[in-house]
Amino acid sequence: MKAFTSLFVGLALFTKNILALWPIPHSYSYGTSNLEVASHGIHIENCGVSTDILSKALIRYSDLIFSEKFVNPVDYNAGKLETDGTISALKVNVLTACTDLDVDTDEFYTLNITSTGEASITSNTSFGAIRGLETFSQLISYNYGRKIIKNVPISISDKPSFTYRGLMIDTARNYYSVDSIKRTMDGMVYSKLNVLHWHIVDSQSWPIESLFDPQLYIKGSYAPEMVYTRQNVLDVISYGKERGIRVIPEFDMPGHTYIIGLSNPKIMSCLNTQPMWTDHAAEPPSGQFNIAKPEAIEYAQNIVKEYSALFPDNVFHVGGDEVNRKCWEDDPYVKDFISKNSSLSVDSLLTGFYSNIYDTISHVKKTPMCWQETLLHTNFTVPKDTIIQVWIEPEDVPTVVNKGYRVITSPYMYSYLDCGHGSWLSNDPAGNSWCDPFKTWKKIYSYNPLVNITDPEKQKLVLGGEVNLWSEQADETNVDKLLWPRAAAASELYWSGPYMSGNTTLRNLTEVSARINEHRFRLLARGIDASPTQPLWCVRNPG
Ligand code: CP6
Repeated sequence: MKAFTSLFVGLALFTKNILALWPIPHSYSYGTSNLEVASHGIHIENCGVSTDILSKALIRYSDLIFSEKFVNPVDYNAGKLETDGTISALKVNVLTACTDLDVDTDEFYTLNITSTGEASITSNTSFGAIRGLETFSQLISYNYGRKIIKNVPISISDKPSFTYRGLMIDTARNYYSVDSIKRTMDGMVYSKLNVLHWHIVDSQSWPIESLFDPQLYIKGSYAPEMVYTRQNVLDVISYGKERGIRVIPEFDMPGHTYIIGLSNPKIMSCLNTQPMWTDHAAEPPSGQFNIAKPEAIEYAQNIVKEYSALFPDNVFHVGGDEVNRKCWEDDPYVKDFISKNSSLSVDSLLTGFYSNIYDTISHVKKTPMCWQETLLHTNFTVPKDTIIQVWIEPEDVPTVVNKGYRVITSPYMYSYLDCGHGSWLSNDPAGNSWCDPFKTWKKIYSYNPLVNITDPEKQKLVLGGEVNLWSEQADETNVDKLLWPRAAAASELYWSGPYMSGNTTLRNLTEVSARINEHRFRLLARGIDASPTQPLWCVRNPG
């Protein structure tokens, strides 16, 4: 099968006729005949277990297949292709009614199209069928006023290399409309990404409704229209669920919390230190929970309780990044508190804060997730089920798995989509920022999340990875162009894996360039303003 596949890949490259799929399936073979899609579109028939999620997906994809007129740029100058038959139906056979969405969700599917136009998808879950339907939709191209499927017979057997394939948005630095979040989830499902990590709040704003303290968002949002109501949140979550996308919320603490001080100054430390915010925070305005105050801990626990009930996902991200100890060392209340208790220190208070927060997360039966610093830079004993997100160095990934923890990889040099736009904080016209340069799709694609991890048991602890769009200089006006198609580079990395199937050879970047370019045009055709990756000239003059 391996030799068979690579023979076809070789031939395809030679004839510029490779399957235009993104991400590339785990294994596939294809032939040389073409089918014409019936003018009424494809009748998708449910031949297996039915779920609400599947029914909605079948309607979505038959509509998409009917309305889409995607012209693969390779075909701009193609002549009229001969067809050898027609295709008018697709049978979908889902074997179980399971619709749980978590790190164990089965996304495996097979897709077969015969040279006589019989087509079927088989999967274990509705989410596997959604991945298969997406692949099926990508096989359809437009030629001389009709839709065709090239290269039949096609046989695909596909599953993800990593179960967690995430994209992080930051709605605190700048606001994003619910529509733009849904459009982002459209791009995710077109690319087989399956986790929206929602960094909802930060020091700059609190754009989400709260029941336990309404002043939090009344004072903390940028404007009354810039608040996600509980209804908005549920809408985003169900939009994701229907597409096999989990929504993992992040409530970052104890740092990155200045905004809570607008409504609750008494439980905060080092609020907006002037003129030197640099002493107390990674970016202005400074402000962290006052970890010496029981009321601050109780408030933080209330945040966990309220939002862990609102978000159904079993993972709850509690941040923990860029905690600034000097903020507390300089806080008169914290200083006084420590001076009266010789056994205490900033570090022991921080450990106490985390113990209470992680106890609450366990009490509400959630799996905690945090940025790497909580594990690597505090004395707190992080519970073993915690998922650690590495954002600093690629070498931190083996460090975390060697401690026995599960990890999500997002080292900034391969994952931060906001880099390369200069620093908003700098008065230097060059405005260089430490996360420069801009991360090209090839840079993102070239990351190996398993670098320096050889033990297969340790490799299993790498659940997957994520690209991140920090939004100091992004909002819904530039989000599509910043995300796409670079987030799709990560989607192939984490779906198809860093290597060609069955060996450790990296993919041929010429072939990949052509496909990501096609995927970019597909995203454009589907209403996502994805950036160009190359001149059209290259498509007209391949090789
Ligand atoms: N905000 C929060 C940020 C960043 C992080 N956390 C960040 C740090 C460094 C770079 C980009 C973003 N803006 N809450 C780090 C996880 Cl280069």
